[in-house]
Amino acid sequence: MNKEKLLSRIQLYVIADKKMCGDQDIEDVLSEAIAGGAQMIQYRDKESDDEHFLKVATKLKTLCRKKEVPFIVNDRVDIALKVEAEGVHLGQEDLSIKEAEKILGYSKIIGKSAKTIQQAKEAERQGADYVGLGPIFPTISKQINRPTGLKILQEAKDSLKIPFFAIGGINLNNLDQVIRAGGRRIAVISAVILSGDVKSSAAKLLEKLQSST
Ligand code: TZP
Ligand code: MG
Repeated sequence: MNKEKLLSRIQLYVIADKKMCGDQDIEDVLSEAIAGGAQMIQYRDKESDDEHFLKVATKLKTLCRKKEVPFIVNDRVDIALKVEAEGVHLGQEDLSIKEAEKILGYSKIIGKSAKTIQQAKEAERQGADYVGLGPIFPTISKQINRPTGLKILQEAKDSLKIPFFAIGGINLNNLDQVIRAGGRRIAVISAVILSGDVKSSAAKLLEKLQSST
């Protein structure tokens, strides 16, 4: 399946952040998340050395391959290449989309974070396959200045051709607001990872997203 078609089907993107996983085994957590309905997985690790990052990414890629769920690596294009991930997710300060394309090839997924509609449009222009848009709400998973609020979702709906994932503080209690504002795809960390019941929270989020479309 080509990447556009693959991405068009994804509504629940779960980010396994190393720090937020704490003592939990990341592989177990993601297994549960996938069992619940996570449709794409990202490994995000801002603290480990290369060796550990590669080791975990290799394990998670194997798990995702078995479950036929696309696996995306945050920041590290070199590791995405090594583990044959489906793609990489880049922040505003990371490598450019062009450089990532050169390294990974054009068939791989390249995602980009955007805090404003201008950044999102620029990412699309540069060839991003999707954007993560936010933080929509305050979040405990990342240091942020201030949330974007919900309005950016309607703007994105009106002006982007590529898929956008609402991110930042999204959970079962505010998902209705996100959907009403124009979001049909979300990326989450804490609402799944820290929920206490990973499988069931993923399932509930996905059900809400799917019943809205
Ligand atoms: N980028 C913008 S907000 C955010 C990232 C990585 C954190 C999302 O985590 P949570 O726990 O779903 O708010
Ligand atoms: Mg980054």
